[in-house]
Amino acid sequence: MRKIIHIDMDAFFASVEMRDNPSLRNKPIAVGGSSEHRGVLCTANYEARKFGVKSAMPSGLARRLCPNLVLVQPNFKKYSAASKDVFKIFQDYTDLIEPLSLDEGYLDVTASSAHRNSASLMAQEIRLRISKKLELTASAGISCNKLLAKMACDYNKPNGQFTVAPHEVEAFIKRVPIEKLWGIGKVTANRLHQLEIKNCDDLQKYSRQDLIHYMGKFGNNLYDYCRGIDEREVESEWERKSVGNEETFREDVSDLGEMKMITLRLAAELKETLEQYKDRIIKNLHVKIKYFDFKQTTIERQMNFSEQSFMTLLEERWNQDPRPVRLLGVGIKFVETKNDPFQLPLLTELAV
Ligand code: TTP
Ligand code: MG
Repeated sequence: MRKIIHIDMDAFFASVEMRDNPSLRNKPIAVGGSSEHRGVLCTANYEARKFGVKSAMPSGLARRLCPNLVLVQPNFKKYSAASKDVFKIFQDYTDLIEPLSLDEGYLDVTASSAHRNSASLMAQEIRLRISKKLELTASAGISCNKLLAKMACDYNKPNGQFTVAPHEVEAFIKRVPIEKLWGIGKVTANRLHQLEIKNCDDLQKYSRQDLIHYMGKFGNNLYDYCRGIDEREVESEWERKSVGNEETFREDVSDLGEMKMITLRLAAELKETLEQYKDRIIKNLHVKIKYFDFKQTTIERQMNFSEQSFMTLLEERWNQDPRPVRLLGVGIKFVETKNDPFQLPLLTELAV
């Protein structure tokens, strides 16, 4: 059984603007709406939403609904930077992170040891760290698959979280209106409404064959989704840039022979870890030395991966500065093969 957290920042662009300009707080604000963005809003804060102002709304209409609305020009660089900070926090819990947009992503924490593997407590801590460090709020949904985690995330939004435990799935999913189910757009929702299908409980009355007959291929997935079943994996777009292995000693080490033996062991362990990355190409090797006074130095070089290579690097660097050492590390960097997701065009730039 998987443990999935879905996190979505609250009123993301608007929250970043309010954080950086306190005079905007407690006012209804919206981001976007200038002619250069075809006069459409990217988002609005929750104050403005009380008036019906929302994403993708033309600014003229928004002003009519909310005459005091403050319009802020978007600053995508800022949102991208904030997004990076948010995803950096996620990385402390798992490598299996699937970004859905700048402000939203799935985390597969099945194998995370934090909080004794309690995904709910991890989500709580992630949200706390986001609010303390970045002064932004996030909401989270926690469950055993992507479908349920994403729906759960909307339950206590903004600034809240909701968990659907495995024994609660059956009762939870029955009450979900079909238009909230993943993959169901307006057109499909209307078609289903015409058949008097309002929620997943209604949908569950149809056989797999019926649903495939009515909906085509998607009917097959729908049969599972309306039962809360979703086998989709969290597809990480993150690519490891490097792998390392290091050790801090109980007592400082000053003997080169001893350090070489330690390096040999660290390198052998690293080699084992690298078994999982057989499809990647190693760019270079490095050795890190931290001295007793916490001064640190790294030597990095393109060379073949072998335990001997690391010992050579160690010897070379330590001979230049032979002082007591408190930490030794070995590591490699990979040749990058994937794009950094943050370098891709912003989804929002495309949407506006
Ligand atoms: P959302 O997560 O959909 O919205 P939100 O974060 O503003 O509000 P909440 O999650 O609390 O409901 O989108 C994230 C950001 O993406 C949003 O702040 C602005 C941008 N965006 C657009 O530019 N155009 C759009 O049509 C949408 C939906 C979002
Ligand atoms: Mg959001």
